[in-house]
Amino acid sequence: MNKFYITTPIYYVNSYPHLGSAYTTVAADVLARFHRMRGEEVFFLTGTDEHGSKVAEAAAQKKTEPQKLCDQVTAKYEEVWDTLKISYNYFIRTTDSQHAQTVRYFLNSLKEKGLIYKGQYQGLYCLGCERYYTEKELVDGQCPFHKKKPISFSEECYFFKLSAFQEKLLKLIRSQKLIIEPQERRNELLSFLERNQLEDLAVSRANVKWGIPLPWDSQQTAYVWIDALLNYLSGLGWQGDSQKISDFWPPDVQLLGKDILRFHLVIWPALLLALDIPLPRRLYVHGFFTINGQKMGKSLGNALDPEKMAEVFGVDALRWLMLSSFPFGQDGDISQSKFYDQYQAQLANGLGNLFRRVLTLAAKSDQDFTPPQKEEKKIIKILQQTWKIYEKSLDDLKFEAAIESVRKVIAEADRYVDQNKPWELLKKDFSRYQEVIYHLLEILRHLGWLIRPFMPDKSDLIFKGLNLELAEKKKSLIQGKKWGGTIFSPTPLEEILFPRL
Ligand code: ME8
Repeated sequence: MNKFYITTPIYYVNSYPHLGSAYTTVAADVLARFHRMRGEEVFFLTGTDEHGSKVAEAAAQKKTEPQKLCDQVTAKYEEVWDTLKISYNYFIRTTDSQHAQTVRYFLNSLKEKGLIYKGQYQGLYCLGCERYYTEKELVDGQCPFHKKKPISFSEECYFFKLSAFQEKLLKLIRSQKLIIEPQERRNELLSFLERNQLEDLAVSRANVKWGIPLPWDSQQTAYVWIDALLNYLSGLGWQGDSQKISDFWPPDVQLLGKDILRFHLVIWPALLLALDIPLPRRLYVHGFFTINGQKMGKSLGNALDPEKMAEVFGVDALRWLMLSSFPFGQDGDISQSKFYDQYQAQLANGLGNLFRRVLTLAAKSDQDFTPPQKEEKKIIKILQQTWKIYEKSLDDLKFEAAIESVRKVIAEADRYVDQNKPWELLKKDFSRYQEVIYHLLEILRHLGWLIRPFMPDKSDLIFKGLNLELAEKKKSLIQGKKWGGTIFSPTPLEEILFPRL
């Protein structure tokens, strides 16, 4: 069975999840469900990033212990992910002892290879990002993401010879052996690597106590980003044998937001190259949810609460709306009122209305609907094309394009109803009425499959309305996306697919 390993970044526990944090996770979940639907064995990893000065400071502000804060915020993440139906296979916490063991092993191996040395670091440090900035990278002397002035810092610490990997990285990216998407992010990184000399990376901190102590120097803790990146290995249970990691290694897709691009596209592959570990197959950098053009986040106080949004729209609809608004690789402005308009147009008046209409029309007959002699070639062709576009779009992480292809099917079905007027056929031409309703029921069955990775419960409800709940779930996708062959005896439902808000 084909294996598919997908990861999200692990989330900082200095604040609660917001809709921007949920963006990466919902996207990863849709992909995980899509690959499971295809019959692949999926390992979907997410979790929380719990060490470092940012978390220690947040705990101090709240007059609590860092571990307590981690437990509390991680519990919230798990709760929100459950609400959003995130079907992760493992939730990694960097305060797990097994993770610490992986980090210690990894750092020791780097040291044994002569890739770690002791030095003095002086620089401008942004607490928000947990990283040093060069003067050039600042905007008006401030961190471009947190809009705060970094603090000046000097400390003794251990360095990783990151600079030794510059040429290798360039070669791998140029030859497409390391796939970075979308294209503009790949180009951005290439031009950065072509124009700048990589500096070695400080991988430990003497003054940060809330972290994993270095195996050879307990006065220093691992730099939180090294600690965090290694979750992608420890999350698979890796204990340090670089020959045998897991059947799931390497990751098929790693998702990340553009604010953490350098860590994932430079430091992460360099760390793996250092220990001869195969690189991820694909790193995908997505854009931000913005509110009036500003990145949504806790620090700017403009964050939307995913649980509240789920109460308003319902979880399935929220998942759909989050991915339908704009292309995944770009930034996009969102708001509750934009979601409201999309909900009405795409879901309540679109799919929901079609579903109700077809089931009501089908209920006018007490006979089963069997595959008719005459098939509408045009409809069959549209569905075949839709499946092609839909699968290709999801393979390319073009969620909005996959959604668009589904919306076209809904529009086509609406047109088919209006053209054929089955309520008139019922009186005039019963066998044509049966033919038309059969096609509509079969389109609904396909829609049940098409929306499944995005809206798993609404997909169940469609199958339930078609009286095929068990039958469809037993099928493989290959069987499910075939046209015809089903005998329908639908049951009108009490539930409304997408209630008006
Ligand atoms: O960066 N729109 O954690 P994090 C879209 N712990 N995505 C957003 C967003 C928004 N408005 N706001 C945040 C970290 N994100 C590190 C990762 S991985 C080894 C360590 C995304 O909680 C952000 O881009 O700050 C990132 O991909 C993810 O949420 C976690 O952000």
